[in-house]
Amino acid sequence: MRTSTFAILAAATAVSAQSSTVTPAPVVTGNPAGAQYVATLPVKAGSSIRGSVLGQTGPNGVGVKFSVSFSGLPETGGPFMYHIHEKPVPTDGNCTGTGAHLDPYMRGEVPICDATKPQTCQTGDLSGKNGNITAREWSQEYVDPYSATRMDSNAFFGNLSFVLHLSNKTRIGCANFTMVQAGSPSPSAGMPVPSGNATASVKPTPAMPSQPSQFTGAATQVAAGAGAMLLAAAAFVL
Ligand SMILES: *[C@@H]1O[C@H](CO)[C@@H](O)[C@H](O)[C@H]1NC(C)=O
Ligand SMILES: *[C@@H]1O[C@H](CO)[C@@H](O)[C@H](O)[C@H]1NC(C)=O
Ligand SMILES: *[C@@H]1O[C@H](CO)[C@@H](O)[C@H](O)[C@H]1NC(C)=O
Ligand SMILES: *[C@@H]1O[C@H](CO)[C@@H](O)[C@H](O)[C@H]1NC(C)=O
Ligand SMILES: *[C@@H]1O[C@H](CO)[C@@H](O)[C@H](O)[C@H]1NC(C)=O
Ligand SMILES: *[C@@H]1O[C@H](CO)[C@@H](O)[C@H](O)[C@H]1NC(C)=O
Ligand SMILES: [Cu+2]
Repeated sequence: MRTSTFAILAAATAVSAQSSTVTPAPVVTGNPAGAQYVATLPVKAGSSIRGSVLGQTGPNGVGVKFSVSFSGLPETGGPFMYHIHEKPVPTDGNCTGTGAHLDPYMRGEVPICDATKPQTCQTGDLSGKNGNITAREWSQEYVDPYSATRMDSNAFFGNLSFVLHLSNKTRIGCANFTMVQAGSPSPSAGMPVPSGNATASVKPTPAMPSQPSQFTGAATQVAAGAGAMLLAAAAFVL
């Protein structure tokens, strides 16, 4: 009785605290058609861990379609998490140097991301919004509407990095994103639209290249919307 009352109060407090302090992330539109960035984990001697995160402009320029692929993950220490971090990887490869998560709306780490309200999560918290990695081989594709390939957005990730973590947050891999294709700005991206000047350049939209083979043919994992239950569960351990 006492526990359940506490839990309800704690859950209510957590919900109201979040709703009063979190600025919801806006959906990013006007991303350049065909823009693509990829980050591939370095191959390290003695490690079987491989992986990459490809991000490309989402359908109609809305958000970013991520194609995530990992293999050779450790037998223990999962589930694994991965995030876009706020800084690139230092030249020496030390993942600590990537800093915290990409969090342009300054939401902070707590409370934990509720996947049923992804607009309230840290923009870079891809596994929080789309599911942890729960197998040693993992491929997944999804569109994150709050991420940007347009460089004038504070949700732009193309010059940042991603970090792969054990369940206890230990950083077991990280990689810089690098540009595959810049893409072509869409008229809605705030660029001046040339008119009445035949010499002004209007680049045609390049065809999307086919995806690298490592991103194809794998079963797509569907993120479960268990966030609300987790929030309730978390209340018991506060
Ligand atoms: C995290 O887990 C790994 C493997 O399970 C372990 O080796 C490491 O010491 C742990 N780190 C912390 C900070 O608990
Ligand atoms: C990541 O990118 C930054 C910025 O371009 C660069 O200084 C750094 O050397 C890169 N890190 C690695 C490990 O290549
Ligand atoms: C990585 O960088 C952190 C601080 O950024 C430092 O404390 C740590 O010792 C470095 N690790 C290695 C292996 O150099
Ligand atoms: C990444 O690029 C954006 C847009 O050009 C810029 O505002 C930001 O400072 C850059 N971040 C890093 C870490 O270089
Ligand atoms: C993902 O794993 C972390 C670390 O174990 C955990 O705190 C979190 O609740 C998990 N998220 C989901 C949606 O299962
Ligand atoms: C047309 O656009 C080009 C390139 O922006 C510019 O150099 C030129 O002066 C413009 N001509 C006219 C008539 O506006
Ligand atoms: Cu992280």
